[in-house]
Amino acid sequence: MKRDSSKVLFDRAKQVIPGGVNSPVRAFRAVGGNPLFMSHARGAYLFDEDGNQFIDMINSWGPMILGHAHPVVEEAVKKALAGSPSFGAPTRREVEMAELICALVPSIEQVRMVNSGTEATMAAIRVARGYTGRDKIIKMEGCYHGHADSFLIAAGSGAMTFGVPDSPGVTKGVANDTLTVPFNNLTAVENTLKENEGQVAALILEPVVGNMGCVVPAEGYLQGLRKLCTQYGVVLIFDEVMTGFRLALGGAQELYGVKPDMTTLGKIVGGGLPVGAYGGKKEIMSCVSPAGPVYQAGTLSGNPLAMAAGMALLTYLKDHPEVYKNINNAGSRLATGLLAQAKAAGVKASVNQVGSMFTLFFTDVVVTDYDSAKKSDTVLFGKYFQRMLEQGIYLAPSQFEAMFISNTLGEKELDKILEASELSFKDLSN
Ligand code: KE4
Repeated sequence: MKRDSSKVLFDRAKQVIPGGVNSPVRAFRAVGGNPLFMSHARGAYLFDEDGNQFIDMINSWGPMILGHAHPVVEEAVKKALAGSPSFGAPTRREVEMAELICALVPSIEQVRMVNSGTEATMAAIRVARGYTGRDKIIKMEGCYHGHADSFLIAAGSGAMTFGVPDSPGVTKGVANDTLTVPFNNLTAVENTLKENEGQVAALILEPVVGNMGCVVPAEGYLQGLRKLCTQYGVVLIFDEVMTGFRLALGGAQELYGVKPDMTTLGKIVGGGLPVGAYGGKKEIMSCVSPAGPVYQAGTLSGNPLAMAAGMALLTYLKDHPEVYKNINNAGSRLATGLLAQAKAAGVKASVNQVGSMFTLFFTDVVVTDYDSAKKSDTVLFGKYFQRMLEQGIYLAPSQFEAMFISNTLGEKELDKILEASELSFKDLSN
């Protein structure tokens, strides 16, 4: 039986799903054209419903760090599935997963599993508010922490892509409790803390930003935030949903040697299944119900299937440190190569890279925060995206995302990406 093409599927999808997608950034609105509907994936490759093959540079927005359908994860999930995917009762796997996360992430003494990055960040700020008795939070312009109301103020990722960094539907009351400051600006943070002394419960940020595109913390910035949060009694929350287990086994906090009070996790922690987690100092986490009064719950939190996938992936990463060397080398090779190609073609570009996270910005301005990221030529990015797609390279469909490299990018794939990119830049400059 002939299967519907991506085009037909998208027409059908738009009848029954808002915008035809279950997450906005997938809709290709920022890059033009219709989204491709994927049928399956394996290793470094995606296969769409029309039989086309693509080298995957999204990897489910981060989780597929070992590539698609890795046997270690697949075997673990099959085994767990045989025992029923969920009971809603405590299980051995949850204990083992919590012990593993506490062992790997420097700042985490206790952790609670949830079902998405949004749930993790939403819960983390509630706990910080319950622990401090304060109402306000500080977030950075352009950082994205999921779609909870408190974060849809000057938000990055899809919100930035579609020009709705302050979403309708977020009440003034909620918005008033979210203070925003530019990333990489310690003075702005100190002034905001002074002006709101005794009212700020938490400061939350992506320690290396992925959701404005990749933006790197300036020398001493994270250390400065640590000092200010300690001085003002503010809970410092590193949102490591993207950087966790990607930049290092212990995340950005291991890489930069800065210990937050709480950490949020997602993506890689679930091995491709819906998992999020939040954790931190025992003193703070002991406020969480039923140990303490701050309520947070979830029907499928810590379910056996998701724990099996996450445990298998994290254990593999722990036992194979060479994965980080491989993906970091791939990140450097691509970041340097793409930038050189852009310059050779006379295309204005700059690049930010930390290990396997990088973004090529279509501006010659060095991108250090939201305002400089917004200087990028998103129309030109869209044209580049489409040319790469035509040549079988599937990039994130937004200038304001990082590349997500998997360990299955070998010489062949890297050469193909660079070759396709060189052609794309040449077309852009004609
Ligand atoms: P989820 O609720 O989408 O699992 O996680 C939200 C989240 C929280 N914190 C950070 C740092 C994140 O990057 C995310 C989600 N990332 C986006 C991609 N930049 C998810 C992709 C999408 O929205 O479809």
